[in-house]
Amino acid sequence: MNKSKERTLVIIKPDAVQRNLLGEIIKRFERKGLKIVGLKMMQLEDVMLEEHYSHHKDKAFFFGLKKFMESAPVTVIVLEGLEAVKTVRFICGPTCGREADAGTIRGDFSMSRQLNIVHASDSVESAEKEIYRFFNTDELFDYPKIDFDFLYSDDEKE
Ligand code: 3AN
Repeated sequence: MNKSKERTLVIIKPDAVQRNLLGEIIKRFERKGLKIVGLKMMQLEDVMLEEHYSHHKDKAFFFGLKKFMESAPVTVIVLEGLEAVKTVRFICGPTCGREADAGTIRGDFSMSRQLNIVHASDSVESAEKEIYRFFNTDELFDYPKIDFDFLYSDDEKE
């Protein structure tokens, strides 16, 4: 696979939707140079969340986490680029908003560990699973983008 085509999943959570931050967050990924290859709004429900947060299902906060994630629609986005998984995690910042650096999405907009504005895949393997959890193949787009030549050096484009 072309290494500039690594993909990752972002969920813009209900707190961000309620706080009118959708445009602000999407803008940050776009201006960085990440390519949007999938984007939609959806209402999350128990089954999907139990799968998505299965690593937290025995934690005390799990019920509250599900309730929060179902409290309003979310926006799911698939972003593409060189080392997209790692780059997007940097832009989001660490899990707890209070501990995140200014300049990151969570550092700039969140005071919470749970209401932390965004989810981003934590590895290439989980990105692959998460993308197909939320998107059908016909909802993902492979298209040339005119800024590509000015985002990467020749060796990075291979
Ligand atoms: P990240 O989303 O940064 O990869 P995870 O996978 O540890 O972090 O946590 C998934 C989600 O679960 C977080 N985004 C947050 O909303 C919630 N969460 C994690 N830890 C806690 C906690 N101690 N209390 C409440 N919610 C939490």
